[in-house]
Amino acid sequence: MFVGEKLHDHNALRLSAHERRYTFINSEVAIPSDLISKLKDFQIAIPSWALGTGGTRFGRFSGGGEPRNLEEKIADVGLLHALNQTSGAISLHIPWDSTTNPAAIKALAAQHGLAFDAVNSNTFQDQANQALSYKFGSLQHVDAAVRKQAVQHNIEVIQQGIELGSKSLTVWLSDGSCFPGQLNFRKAYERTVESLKEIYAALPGDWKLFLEYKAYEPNFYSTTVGDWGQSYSMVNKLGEKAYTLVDLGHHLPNANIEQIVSLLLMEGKLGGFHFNDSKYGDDDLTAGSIKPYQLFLIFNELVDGMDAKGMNHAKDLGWMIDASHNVKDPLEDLLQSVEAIQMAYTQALLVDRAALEVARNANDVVACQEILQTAFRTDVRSLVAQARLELGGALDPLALFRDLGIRNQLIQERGAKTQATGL
Ligand code: AOS
Ligand code: ZN
Ligand code: ZN
Repeated sequence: MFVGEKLHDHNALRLSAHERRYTFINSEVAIPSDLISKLKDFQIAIPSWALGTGGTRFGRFSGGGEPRNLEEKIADVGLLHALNQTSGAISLHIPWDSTTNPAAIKALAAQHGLAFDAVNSNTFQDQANQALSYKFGSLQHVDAAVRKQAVQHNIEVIQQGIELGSKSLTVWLSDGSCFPGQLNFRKAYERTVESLKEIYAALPGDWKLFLEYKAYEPNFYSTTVGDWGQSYSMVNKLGEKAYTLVDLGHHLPNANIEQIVSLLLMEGKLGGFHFNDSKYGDDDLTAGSIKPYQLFLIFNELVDGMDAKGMNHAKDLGWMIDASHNVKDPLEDLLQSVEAIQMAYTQALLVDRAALEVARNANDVVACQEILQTAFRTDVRSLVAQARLELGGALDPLALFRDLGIRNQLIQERGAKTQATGL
């Protein structure tokens, strides 16, 4: 794919309109002097499993040209990164993305300017040659042999991650129960913590363990790591390298996610994110497509809390997408998600925090709302585009993706009936 050659023409055509918008926002809004450099530092990892079309139990409709192997998944993320210069990492899922030649895979990723973000373990499915089943759980299982198998899998994932240069393990457990009485909650919790301790012991000194929580699905009565409190209590028992990971789609409807984020961050136990959006459950829709104000409010807490702790916005938390799109081109969807996340971050950087503090202390509720919504209602697209331009990306990545006919080229190259490995 020849993004580089066309990118120059694409930007040249759009430059004067962009400059007009960029000059306008700078004349209208007080832009912090370090805003563009913060945006340029901010990279968002792409999940390998989002590169293929998703599906539901009712069916799956592929758009064609999906990556058929890990090399092609890396090429797809490389393509996104060439367009937006903001997707410089890939998050792998093992065993879907297992490799017998990590050195070659690492070299290929480096050619595309990509690093390896968190590696994800999978004990929610049975694999073809697996000895024992995870039907009734993995790290919580009543049978010690199943727990041992699941622990061993996680340790293998860490080992594969080490070879690729990854620095974190994300654990999401589907463990739970479907009916009242099926599970002794206390014992399931204790067994899970014991298993996690064994995994934690295999973690290199400079690694982090992220423990995801999820309210329901595939278990529909209880999930053993079902909410942030359960994850938080577990990671506290593990040690300083263990953190809670917030997947935006894993809460019960109307949960105040920004408050959860704020408290986890304050307690030093927020590890990172799986960004997506949802209307009903774990819908894994494009970030910012349903509740952009919520995404902004989350970033508002992040900027406030990270600044209070002197944290580096770009490096001190794990920024990942976890999406699955049933009807969109997966690459277009990911470009949209990355941009939505950047916009929420930019808007949060524009909040007048000094004025907000004064308004809060005066109990001026109206002013507080006005201050937040003034930032949220600012059209920050030219700021995000400027950061992209300075990094060498496209002013309009989605338009360039379409103008280049990238999906058609991928279909020509890979075929119309390909299916990415994964879910
Ligand atoms: C599942 O709901 C979680 O979001 C996990 O992060 C999972 O590993 C990922 O979605 C791939 O299925
Ligand atoms: Zn997730
Ligand atoms: Zn999920």
